[in-house]
Amino acid sequence: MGQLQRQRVTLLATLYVMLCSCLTIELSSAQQTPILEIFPKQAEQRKPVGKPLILTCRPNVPDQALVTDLQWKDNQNNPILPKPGVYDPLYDYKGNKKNVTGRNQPPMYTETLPGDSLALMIPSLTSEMTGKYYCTASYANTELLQTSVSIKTYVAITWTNAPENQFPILGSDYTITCEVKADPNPTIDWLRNGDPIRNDAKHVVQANGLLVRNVAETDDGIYTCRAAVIDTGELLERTIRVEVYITPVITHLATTLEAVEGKPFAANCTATGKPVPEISWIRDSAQQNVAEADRFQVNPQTGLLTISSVMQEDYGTYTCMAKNAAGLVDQKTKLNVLVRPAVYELYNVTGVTGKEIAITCRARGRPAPAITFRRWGSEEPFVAGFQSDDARISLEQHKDEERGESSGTLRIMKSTRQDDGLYQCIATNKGDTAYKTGHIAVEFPPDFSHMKDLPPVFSWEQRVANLSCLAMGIPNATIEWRWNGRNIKDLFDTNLKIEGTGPRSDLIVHPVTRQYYSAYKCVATNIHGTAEHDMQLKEARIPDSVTTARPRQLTATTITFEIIGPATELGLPILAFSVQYKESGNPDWSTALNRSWSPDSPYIVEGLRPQTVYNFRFAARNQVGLGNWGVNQQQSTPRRSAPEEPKPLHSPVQNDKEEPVVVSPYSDHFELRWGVPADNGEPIDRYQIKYCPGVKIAGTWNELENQCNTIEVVETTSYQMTDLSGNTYYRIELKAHNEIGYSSPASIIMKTTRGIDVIQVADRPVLSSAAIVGIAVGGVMLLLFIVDLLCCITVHMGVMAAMCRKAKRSPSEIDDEAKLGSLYGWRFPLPYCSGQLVKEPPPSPLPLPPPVKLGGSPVTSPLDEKEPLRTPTGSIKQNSTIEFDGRFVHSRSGEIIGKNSAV
Ligand SMILES: *[C@@H]1O[C@H](CO)[C@@H](O)[C@H](O)[C@H]1NC(C)=O
Ligand SMILES: *[C@@H]1O[C@H](CO)[C@@H](O)[C@H](O)[C@H]1NC(C)=O
Ligand SMILES: *[C@@H]1O[C@H](CO)[C@@H](O)[C@H](O)[C@H]1NC(C)=O
Ligand SMILES: *[C@@H]1O[C@H](CO)[C@@H](O)[C@H](O)[C@H]1NC(C)=O
Ligand SMILES: *[C@@H]1O[C@H](CO)[C@@H](O)[C@H](O)[C@H]1NC(C)=O
Ligand SMILES: *[C@H]1O[C@H](CO)[C@@H](O)[C@H](O)[C@H]1NC(C)=O
Repeated sequence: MGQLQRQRVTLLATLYVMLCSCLTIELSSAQQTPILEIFPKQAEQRKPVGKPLILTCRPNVPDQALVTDLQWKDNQNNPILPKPGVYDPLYDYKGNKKNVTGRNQPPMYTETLPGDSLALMIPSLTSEMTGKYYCTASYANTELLQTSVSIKTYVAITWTNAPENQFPILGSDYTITCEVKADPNPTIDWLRNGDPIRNDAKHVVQANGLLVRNVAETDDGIYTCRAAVIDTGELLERTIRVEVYITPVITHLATTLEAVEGKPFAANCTATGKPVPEISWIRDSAQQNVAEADRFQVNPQTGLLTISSVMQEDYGTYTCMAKNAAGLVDQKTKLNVLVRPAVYELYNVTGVTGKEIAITCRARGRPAPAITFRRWGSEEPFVAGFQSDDARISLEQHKDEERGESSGTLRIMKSTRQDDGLYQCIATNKGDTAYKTGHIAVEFPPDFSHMKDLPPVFSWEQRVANLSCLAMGIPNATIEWRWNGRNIKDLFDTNLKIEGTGPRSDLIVHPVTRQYYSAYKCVATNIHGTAEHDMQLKEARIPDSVTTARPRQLTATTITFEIIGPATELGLPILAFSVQYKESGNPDWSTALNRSWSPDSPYIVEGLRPQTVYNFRFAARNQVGLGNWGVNQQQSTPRRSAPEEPKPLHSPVQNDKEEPVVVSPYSDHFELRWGVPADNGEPIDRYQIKYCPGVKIAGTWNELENQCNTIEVVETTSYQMTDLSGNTYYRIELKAHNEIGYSSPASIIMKTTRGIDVIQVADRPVLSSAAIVGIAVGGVMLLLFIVDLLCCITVHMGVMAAMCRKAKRSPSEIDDEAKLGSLYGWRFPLPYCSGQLVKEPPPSPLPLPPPVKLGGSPVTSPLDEKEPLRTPTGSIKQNSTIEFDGRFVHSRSGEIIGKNSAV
């Protein structure tokens, strides 16, 4: 219907316009023709999409009032309606453009402007709005006015994706993104730091940006992405800062790290990269960043990992991770925690002989320690496997590195009692060594082998006997005693008493009758077995008589015997030998002299009278008592003779094949010392010393006879030779003299040392005032002594004369005196006293025979003594001790028969 109506209206309007135009032609000839004008005036409006646009249509007519129906039609020829409601500005009060579309506004509308213009308002152009827009109006209801404008849109250059900072990664191909939108399409070109970039091997301009191949650090820079649209003359630039990033590289990280338990620890993990990477440490087992763990600290810049105090559980693998915008790398490392070894288990073990014994030692530590054992007292530890010197013993070792634990087992097969002892476990690792000692106890059945060779127990005269039985055995054995097959405990015999039940037990026997001298059995029992040991209680007797007593060496006043005692195999040991002796003319043994010696001493009888026949009888003594006297032996002493050879007390040095030589420690003097020999019946009155320098020519000794010195000394047993030459051999001859003559000479070769006698110079004594006083007193005494001596000799008066008189009392005492004299004489020959004043005429004027030597074997005689008998001046002790060949020998006089021989 609208269509029909509109056609009719149009028809009418056309007619009206034709009518009017006749009128207006008439009028316009007078005025102007009515038209519509659009502002801006260009018939084509070229505008960018998105921009607002206002087109104003203004009637240019003679009479505005005649204009009706002024309106706009869009590019579809549809009338554009005015905006409904109130005016809504395009811009808010701050001047910002308002979100028009958001408020559901019409894309375009009209608005009547002052001056009767009609504006077409387009808040935001879109490309669909391209087309022809008409402005129409009626004039004076007859004339139809119309004018048009073309709207063309274009798209301005916009950066759809062109970040202003871009970070390509070193070594990669990278596109510097610059995505741009424009319609018509823009052309793009690139500049770097102001210089144009051309396509080449390195750079390719692509639709979405600039491809840079194999990015290098030098590709850093300010790039310009430039877009131009020729049609519109638009040109836009975008500056893009390009910084090349480098993926991190871990430059230093040790493959294994070592920390010590309880100590602080630090480890480096350094990395390079751009930007500077951030470093973190991950603990692999827990997948945990250790920066969050207690005791751990990580510096993300330097990569330094620190542990305040390392614990054993920190052991494990760790990953160092370096991360920056360009990427992430990681590397693993192993942290070994060095834990000092500690033995935590070692039990004492107990085994039985013949069985296997194993002792196990367990220790902790990192690295897991090596475990071995050492027998206490042995330096060498056991080696792994079987021991080369004892294949019974093997050592097994086991290590668990993951847990840091080790064990070692020492295995002893077929153990013996000798394996019992302390064993030290030694656990060693890099850090330290730990020790612990355990005990291997080897138990064994009772054993009596140590008592096998014990002698029987002796008793006599009902003395209580102690049978002591000790059983070896682990554990301790208990002991029972048997007698004649019966348990002694059950006998209730008061003469048999048991003390102790084991491992030692003493059977105390009171042998009131003979039957107790018998065998007793000691029975030891422990869990591993039983052992028996027979013990004998024997009745002891006095020793049998001495079988042999032979004179070995005779002098005029002494006899040395060789004594072979009775057999003692099953009896008590001999404690002493005794001798009784008397002159053969005397039939009464009760008046005999006696003497006893400890076994193995020189059996010497002294103080005999020369050329006298004596009877001797011998007996042995043991704990029980003195045995029976043996048969009488007759022995006569030789006549008086010259003394025995004196014995120099020097130990010569024996060089190969040469004569032994005594070396003097001095170059110019030598002190000769000697032992007093037996005097053979006459006191020794002096000694003669002869010493001659000599040389050895072709092995023979040549004395320089004219340089010999001969000296005689009295009352001394030493002599100081002076004014000797250094480094010279001397032959020294020493003879003892008594009234009868000289002894045979004792001879030694002595050599002086060479050179200056430093020692003598250094040791020269300085006389102190005390010494001077002593010498003075000594001089006075000597003077008195000489006067007394003279008195004694001439007028038989004085102290010495009294002493000499005293000696002349009884014949037996004369004998004693002779002995005293001889003993005295060894030290102080007193010719005037014993020799001359006791007028004992020499029994024989015959030539003196040499001392008689009997027996073939080497002789021990008093000549061997290193020192003369120690006899206190004036009296002889009953029991004397002499040093003989370095041993002390006890000699007792007057023990057996009631007469003292000496005083
Ligand atoms: C305008 O509003 C619409 C719809 O609410 C929204 O999608 C658009 O982002 C807004 N634009 C601006 C510039 O606020
Ligand atoms: C870590 O590196 C720094 C610098 O090289 C050095 O001084 C430090 O001793 C290192 N620390 C360790 C634990 O290696
Ligand atoms: C093992 O034996 C030793 C020595 O006999 C002893 O000192 C130590 O206490 C014993 N150890 C144990 C655990 O019994
Ligand atoms: C028996 O002899 C042992 C060892 O010889 C000794 O220890 C013990 O005291 C003696 N017993 C008696 C009662 O004499
Ligand atoms: C075994 O005997 C010994 C010696 O008598 C003693 O010292 C030790 O204590 C005893 N051992 C035991 C376990 O009785
Ligand atoms: C010898 O032994 C007896 C016995 O004991 C003793 O009485 C006597 O004094 C001793 N002396 C002499 C010289 O007989």
